[in-house]
Amino acid sequence: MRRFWTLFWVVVFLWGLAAGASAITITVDGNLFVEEGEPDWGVDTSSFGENDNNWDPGVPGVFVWQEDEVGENDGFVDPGYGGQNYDVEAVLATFDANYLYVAIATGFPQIGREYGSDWYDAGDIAFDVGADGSWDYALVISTYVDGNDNREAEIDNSIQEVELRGFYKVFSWQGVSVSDHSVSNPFRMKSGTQKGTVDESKFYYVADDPDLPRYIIEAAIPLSLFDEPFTSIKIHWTMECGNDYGEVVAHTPEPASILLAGAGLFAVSMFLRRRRREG
Ligand SMILES: [Ca+2]
Ligand SMILES: [Ca+2]
Ligand SMILES: [Ca+2]
Ligand SMILES: [Ca+2]
Repeated sequence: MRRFWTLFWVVVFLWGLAAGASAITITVDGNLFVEEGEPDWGVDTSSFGENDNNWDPGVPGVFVWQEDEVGENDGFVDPGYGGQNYDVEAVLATFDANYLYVAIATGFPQIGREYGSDWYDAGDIAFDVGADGSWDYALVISTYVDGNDNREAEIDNSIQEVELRGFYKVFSWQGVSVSDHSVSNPFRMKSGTQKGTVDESKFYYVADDPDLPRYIIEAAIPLSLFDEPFTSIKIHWTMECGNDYGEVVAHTPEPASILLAGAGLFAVSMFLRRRRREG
């Protein structure tokens, strides 16, 4: 019987390990460093230049998209132009038991950018639950419209003020303003209903480098704000002109945990079978 309990606790331990395996601990503080006594994404940007930096910490369970490059001379950032000012450099995502964590690196500021007689605004972080091609939720990370902090949208069938850090189920989206850049859609929520608000301590959109236009957007979104549980989600961000965009698919750690639990149950059943044979 002692051997059974030993095996039992090994299975429980493996289960616990699997549940937490893919989650590094994130500190939502507007940077991606690992500082003393403070875990984080593990990306130290202090030595980063303007382009070609490695944003991937190489940690299992941290999903990374990166395209930190600006084309020679013409400032091409794909699909549009504009150089570092419009570069979307990286999108990182990971989970723990309660939150979806997202980090975005970009040359584009929260207030937006004035360009000639135009003004381009920062987009919402868009979420496609199931990564099935339908964009379902928006996290509002900028309430600026043409440089003024007075954004409104159709919420629950009436025109209302949009809340910074508001998390919305989206009914319809606004596309990017440059029609050639439709690959960068969606841009911002046009109509929807509010599911909740990300806490002030769980959201940052801050300058990361004194010498560069580079901003870090970091947020922790409670999984309880989503209507339905999910195993995969696509995360997307762009700006009004859609010069550049970033997109990553993240998977919850559950499948690994189920797999390991299954392996554990198999081991227990083999053990019991052997005991029966011996007894
Ligand atoms: Ca951080
Ligand atoms: Ca860059
Ligand atoms: Ca880019
Ligand atoms: Ca979807």
